[in-house]
Amino acid sequence: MQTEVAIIGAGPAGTTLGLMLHQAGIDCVVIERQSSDYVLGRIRAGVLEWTTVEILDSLGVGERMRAEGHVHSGVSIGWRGREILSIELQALSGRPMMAYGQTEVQTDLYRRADEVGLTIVFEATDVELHGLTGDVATDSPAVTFTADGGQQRIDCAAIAGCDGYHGVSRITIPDEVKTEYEKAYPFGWLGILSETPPLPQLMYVNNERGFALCSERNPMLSRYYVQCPLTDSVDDWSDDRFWTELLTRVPASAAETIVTGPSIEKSIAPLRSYVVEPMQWGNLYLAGDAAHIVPPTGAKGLNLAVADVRYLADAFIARAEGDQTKLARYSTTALSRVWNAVRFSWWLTMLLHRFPDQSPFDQRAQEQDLYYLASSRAAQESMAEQYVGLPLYPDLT
Ligand code: FAS
Ligand code: PHB
Repeated sequence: MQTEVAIIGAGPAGTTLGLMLHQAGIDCVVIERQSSDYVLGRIRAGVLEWTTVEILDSLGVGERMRAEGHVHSGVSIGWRGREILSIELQALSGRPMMAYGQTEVQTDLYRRADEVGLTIVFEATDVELHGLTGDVATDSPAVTFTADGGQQRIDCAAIAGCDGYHGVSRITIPDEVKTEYEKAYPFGWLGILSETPPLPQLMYVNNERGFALCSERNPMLSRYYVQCPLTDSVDDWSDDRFWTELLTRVPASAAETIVTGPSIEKSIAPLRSYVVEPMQWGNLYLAGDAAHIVPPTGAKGLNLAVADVRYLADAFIARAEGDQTKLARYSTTALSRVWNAVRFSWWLTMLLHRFPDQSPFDQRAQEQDLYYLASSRAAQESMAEQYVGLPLYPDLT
């Protein structure tokens, strides 16, 4: 088989890239290790930047999101035990955000892929990348894999590595070419789903017992998180223990309105920041979690994946029109937005969590950071514009 771009991974990054290239008439094939049901079974992100909303709209994927998603003009921060700080995203930045789960986004992406005839090969095993030398002029990229009981090979002009942190693409780039930046956080997020009505607005909580987050998936499906030690397991947390802890951490005025109920999903996710540079090597281009990981605090993971592939698709489109410069600069362009989101997610994580080794100085500085955010419109504008997503192509004139 021959194609222009072989895309490894059919998560949000790979599927969105496939739809963008298909829309632009650029031949591509998506190769996914798991079944579509397995991918759709993952419980992950919950918040879409407005930039992501507009990109999904442009791909014909926005109808159900617009009908079932919840547009929020602000988020809240619970702090100092009982106080609630409202960050008016729309008023401060001019744009809102959309609460719409990644599972729903992925469902809509797969439905659109079927509608337009995008080729996604599911349950492809033993995926290997070939013909990559790091030189776009001499590369002869190819992907081999086993699917439908037989070995298959796709020769292509470029490979997009959208296969997540544990994929095969990033590790194909030689260690001497890569610079990796990493920070592990000394706690995890215990998350549950419950078939209960959510709070009217997302609420992040800084509490002396630890971080908490009140989010949603739809009017009768809530998503809640509490910070927990990395040594904890889901078995350590009965529903009763979870709800008692959450209602203790959330300001009382909000806790009174939280509707509890049995959990239908419970999991613990570790928090980590990671970036690899560069995000390209010859005709291999990395996008999404294959290139970077952010703590979910800033709700950036999914949104960064979509922004990466917008840049990459624009670069492939430019190359098809004879302009190689965007593709040559893809990594530089993407990393600028990546590092802003990585820094923002790190900042919000440091602001809202309790660190086991936190010194009295650290604690006092964190309290002052919260007080400054509460008392400064400029600080709130800065948080708001980063939370809803900076422009893809900032006007620097
Ligand atoms: P993905 O990991 O989603 O997709 C990669 C795809 O590649 C997968 O389908 C995988 O099966 C496939 N693949 C891997 N290796 C392969 C191979 N060798 N061959 C073929 N295919 C291969 N983000 C938020 O914004 N908010 C959150 O609350 C949040 N919670 C998260 C919780 C968890 C447990 C995790 C792991 C992530 C969470 N994220 C969250 C981040 C998450 O949403 C990612 O940012 C998002 O899925 C990134 O999308 P992709 O880059 O497409 O990577
Ligand atoms: C979620 O709903 O899962 C969610 C929302 C906001 C975040 C992280 C996760 O910052």
